[in-house]
Amino acid sequence: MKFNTKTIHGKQHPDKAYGSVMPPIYQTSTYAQSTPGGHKGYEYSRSANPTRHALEQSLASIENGDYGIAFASGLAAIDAIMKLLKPGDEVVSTSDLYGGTYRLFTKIFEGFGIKFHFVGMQDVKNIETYINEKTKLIWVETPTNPMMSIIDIEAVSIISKKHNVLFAVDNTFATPYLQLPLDLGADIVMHSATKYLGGHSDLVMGALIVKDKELADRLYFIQNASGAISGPQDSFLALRGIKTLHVRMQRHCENGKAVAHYLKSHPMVDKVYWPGFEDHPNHHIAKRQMKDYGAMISFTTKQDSLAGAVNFVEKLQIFTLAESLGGVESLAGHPASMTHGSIPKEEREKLGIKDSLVRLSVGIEDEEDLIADLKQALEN
Ligand code: P1T
Repeated sequence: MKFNTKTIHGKQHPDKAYGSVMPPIYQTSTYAQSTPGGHKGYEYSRSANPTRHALEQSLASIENGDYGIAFASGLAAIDAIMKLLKPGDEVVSTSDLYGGTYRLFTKIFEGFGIKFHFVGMQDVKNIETYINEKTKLIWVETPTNPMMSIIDIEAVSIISKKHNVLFAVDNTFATPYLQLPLDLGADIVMHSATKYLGGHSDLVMGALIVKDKELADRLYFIQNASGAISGPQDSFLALRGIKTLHVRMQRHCENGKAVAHYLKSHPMVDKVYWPGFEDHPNHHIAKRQMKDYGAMISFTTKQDSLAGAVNFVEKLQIFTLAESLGGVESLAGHPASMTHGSIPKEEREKLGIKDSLVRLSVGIEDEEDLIADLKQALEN
């Protein structure tokens, strides 16, 4: 089955009770048993729920994995991966990453004795400098949030296999429409399904997808033991969202390209970060590992000031100033004060996350309206 068909039919079957094409929202905490242990495959909804199961099957299908696990949020999914580790273990992570992931690593798991090395991985050779016998996990975001750096997934997987280290990829920005990390050698794919998978800014959810049964069992055990599951209603919405992922992504990419080129040509704009530009440092890797370049764009203006960025985002009328990304509607964010506020200013600036940086999640509205909105906000 090819990708577009998988988003709709991948590992999906009509519901067993009445043949409903979409799975019912099984809004139940528990399931009747005829005798202790005598049940129809479901005992308690923390452990498993049929609506969530249908979503998890779809997740596994679209990422070319064998097992999907749906969580209460993206961070809950990352939290479960970290619980595979023990005090004394070490993690090598991309230095540019979602601020909440950085906060979870440094403010929670460092306190439990796990050591993190935040490394610029645009040149994957940097990774091996930080690998030793304590290293248990390589954590990669690509494209990174918010600087849109591109990391070579296949090259990292060669390093992870050589050192027998787990390799996880946060595929939130790209989605499986654009890149398939498991096919490129990653062990775990993680999603904030809050974003493109859900696609309509109406839920908060996370997901993990793996191929290996033993790894799936360990992650499932952690989820059941810790409890951060996605509820049936949200699972239904995410499954519905996935069914249009391919058509939404196609339009996101078209609009993203138009907006990126418009910004780049504007005399008041300084730098535009988008992997589709030929002069993006790792454009050649993006071209190889991604099907297209996505609709996440960051930029600075020549004014290069906090006031300029704030003024710009306040003037936008179609783009909404808000946290998050990946919904049908265009959003604008100010990483330094919003999504990456939990990274110390000094660290942020080393990564290029200046106070003047603005991040756009380009939606699927008409391109002309989006460009007119950016123009009036830049020029007024
Ligand atoms: O918000 P949550 O569903 O818990 O997902 C966390 C997360 C993980 N990974 C990436 C790459 C993310 O972008 C996020 C969440 N990001 C935002 C809310 C944001 O606006 O960037």
